[in-house]
Amino acid sequence: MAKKLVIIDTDCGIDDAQAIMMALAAPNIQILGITCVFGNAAVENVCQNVLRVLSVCEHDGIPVFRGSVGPLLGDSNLCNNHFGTDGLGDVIAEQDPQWEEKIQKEHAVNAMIRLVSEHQNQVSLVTLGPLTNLALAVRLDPCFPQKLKDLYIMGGNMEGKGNVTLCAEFNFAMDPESAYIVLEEFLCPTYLASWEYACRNSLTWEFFEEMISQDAPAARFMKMITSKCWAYSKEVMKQKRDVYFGPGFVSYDSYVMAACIDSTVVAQSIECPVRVEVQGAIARGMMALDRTNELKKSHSVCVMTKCDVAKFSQLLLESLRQPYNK
Ligand SMILES: [Ca+2]
Repeated sequence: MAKKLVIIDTDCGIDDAQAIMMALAAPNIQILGITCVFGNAAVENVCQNVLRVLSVCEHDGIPVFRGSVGPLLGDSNLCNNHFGTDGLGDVIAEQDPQWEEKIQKEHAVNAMIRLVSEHQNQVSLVTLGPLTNLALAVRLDPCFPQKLKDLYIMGGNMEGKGNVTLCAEFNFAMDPESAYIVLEEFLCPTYLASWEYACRNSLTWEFFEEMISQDAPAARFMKMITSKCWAYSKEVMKQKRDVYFGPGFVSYDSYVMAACIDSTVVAQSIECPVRVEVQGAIARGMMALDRTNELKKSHSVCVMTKCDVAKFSQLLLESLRQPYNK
């Protein structure tokens, strides 16, 4: 079976690490490269986090590229410490002094354009962070979107519920202009996993315990990086997510990766045009679904609404049994 060629664009926090491991574990996926972007942490931390994940899973050969350090407009002060200041729970003491030598010299945006041009209409691009690298890619190469096979985005919202501001989800809120550009100009088949999609298809904390208690290096790594992270604390019951959706374990970025690996993980979706609000006092960065075609857009995206959680759980479990040979 021919493998699916994938580029992962990430702001590597804990859930990105989980999603990357899921791709590494999938027998039908070949990762051409991992491009880094600021977000859950500064891009330097993101690069190091990706290298750590690849090392734990013994896939050090996958090229890692450094990308955008901040959004198109404004500063990246919104950068939160959801997963600690380093993005992986602030528990890793030792730094690899050689990490910079392991990062490719080519910029992430150039690498993205080159890899996609070398494999036209064959590459699935999966984004797990702010969309800055993609917005820059379409400015450098206007044909970039049409050379993609498809695009999988974790970000945005479909019910106007936000997790960093009242109405906006983190990845889109970090760089609303880039999210806008991507959803207006990337006319390739696009699949979107919103914040509410992840939250409405949450798993139990008992499942989380089972997953990280497996006897394998990847599971031990996940157990370590989630050990002191408040986002993985069952006691955090007053958070917005729990007010809206009830308590549960949500590995955000893994949902979109699962959809790329196996389309049948998505049990239900809506196809409609979408647009990102770039102005507004409370809705900057919010994604709106245009189900009545008010905007007269010609391009629709597939907004996931229901997940086959049994299949999804299986992918999560398998992802932490690494390393093993593909
Ligand atoms: Ca992420």
